[in-house]
Amino acid sequence: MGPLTERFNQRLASGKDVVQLWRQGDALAYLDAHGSEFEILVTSARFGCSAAHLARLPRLRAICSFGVGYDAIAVDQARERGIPVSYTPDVLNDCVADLAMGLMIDCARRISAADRFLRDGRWQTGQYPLARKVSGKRLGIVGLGRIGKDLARRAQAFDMQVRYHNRRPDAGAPYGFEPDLLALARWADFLVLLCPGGAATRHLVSAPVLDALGPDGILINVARGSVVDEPALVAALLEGRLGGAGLDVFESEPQVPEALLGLDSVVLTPHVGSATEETRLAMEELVFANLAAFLETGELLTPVP
Ligand code: 8YV
Repeated sequence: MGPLTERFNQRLASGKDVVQLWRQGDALAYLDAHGSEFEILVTSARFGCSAAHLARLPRLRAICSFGVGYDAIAVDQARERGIPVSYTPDVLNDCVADLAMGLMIDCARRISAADRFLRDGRWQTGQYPLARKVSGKRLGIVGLGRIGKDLARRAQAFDMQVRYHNRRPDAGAPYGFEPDLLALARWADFLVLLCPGGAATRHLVSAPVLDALGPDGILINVARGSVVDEPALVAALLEGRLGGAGLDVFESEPQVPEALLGLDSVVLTPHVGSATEETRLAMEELVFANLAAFLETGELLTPVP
């Protein structure tokens, strides 16, 4: 569906009867003419598979995706047609949790801003302003799934108090459940988003939640840009109603709101939560393991729930 790493592209292309859709010009026009030739679609969390693509693949038997989020894949339509979809859960948990922790520390301690201060030669003439502590603070997690639990464990080593908001309480989780997101935001020093994207969570975090988090609060988003009302976030940061934000995801990637680029209260990364050599290789292996299993047995190894 789209280019992944060079290694992945080559490994996939070395199989027989593989077509790289992104090299065929307009994908929908190409599928109008050739869609009935394809039985398996390999895609990613980023490239997804829309209902329009799916409608042009009448003989499709499986979709194998690289990534844990599947909000860009028309999973409901696939299910209606009995087409199983695989994804790559678990193998990226630690790296996404690491990045969330890193963004928390960077935002509070202002590491990136301090680095700019030093490189700009400002240390010679001034003192860098005091930052904020991370250890011992309150962490609110929105979406205590597998990645959320890895983050909570890391936060415990920082002596942080952890509470979470989910649609339902997780009976096995040793952290306080908060059914009201506003109350969690009011309580938290850091609010970290780790919920899935898609219609159910669209703009879950809008102006009231940002105001509840407040001028000393820090928002971290390593989930999906769609979870946050981005113009409301930009306004809250510009007006100092929100203390800071660490953002790895945006509403219209790769577009990033211009107004954020000049703010030292934000740390911005280009959707790199899973982007380490080790994790991307593990994700790649899991895509190929799903493909191999499907070709051999007709079953996927890690189908989406
Ligand atoms: C993407 C991600 O897979 O897994 C996810 O849901 O957002 C990322 O890890 C990666 O950007 C490739 O699309």
